[in-house]
Amino acid sequence: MEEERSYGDRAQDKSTHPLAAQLLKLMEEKRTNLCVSADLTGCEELLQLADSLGPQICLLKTHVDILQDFNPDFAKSLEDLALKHNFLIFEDRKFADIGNIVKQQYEGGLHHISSWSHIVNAHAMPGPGVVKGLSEVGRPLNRGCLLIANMSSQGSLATEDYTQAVVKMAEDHSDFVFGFISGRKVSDKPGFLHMTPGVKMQSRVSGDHLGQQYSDPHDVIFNKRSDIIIVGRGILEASDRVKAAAEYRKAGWDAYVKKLVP
Ligand code: S5P
Repeated sequence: MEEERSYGDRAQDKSTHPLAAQLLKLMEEKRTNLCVSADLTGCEELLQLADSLGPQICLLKTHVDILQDFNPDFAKSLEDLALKHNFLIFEDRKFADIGNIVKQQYEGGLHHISSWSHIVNAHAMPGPGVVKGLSEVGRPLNRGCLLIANMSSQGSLATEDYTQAVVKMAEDHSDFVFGFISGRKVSDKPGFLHMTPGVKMQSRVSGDHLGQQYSDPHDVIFNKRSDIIIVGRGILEASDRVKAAAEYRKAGWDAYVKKLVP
């Protein structure tokens, strides 16, 4: 197995996308590889969550289309909290249309995602046009994109060949794409970041009744060699969310430190 490089070291690599470098650097500084998946339906509750968990996370992931009261002030407040606590915002929009449409979905509509979200993601299924369309909007704003290499849900149609084609698409567009949503490390390029959803601490909880499948932080970071754990209900459904986030943060960070030992 090749030697694992630290987040800080990978941030320095010349081939690393500037946004990936910023993220790797803040992960090293804050000692966290935890992304909280803020899957809430009210703006106020989401902002409170961002403020209380901000010190512990490197990334806050949103699904703004499930918010009942989204408004432009909410986006501004979230940006302020990202600056205050030094985390990045990732709108989990999973774009999946032709370039001409994703461009408009990214820039316009009700949510103006490109104006406030540092990171978005996309399915590679439509072919390179989806990345080109998003990139026309995102690159001038210094944004970045992740491609979905495979999914955590049971029965996902992503085959190994599909995943390899996604890696190739990412390499071909590395001025905008800087990593993957993936259950495991799929590329050895140090500039590419891997983020893994479907993470829960209690190993007895293996999934939900709609096909979600879970692994624990150690398995994801140490065994599967991913970089960032994405945790939703494991934190959101805890009676004390701050305490739960601290536990996930420690588990994710300990697994990373263990991985660094040659
Ligand atoms: O394959 C995936 C990709 C994503 S981005 N599986 C996922 O579950 N996700 C997202 O991660 C999903 O949209 C949700 O926001 C989060 C998982 O939530 P949890 O409550 O199951 O931790």
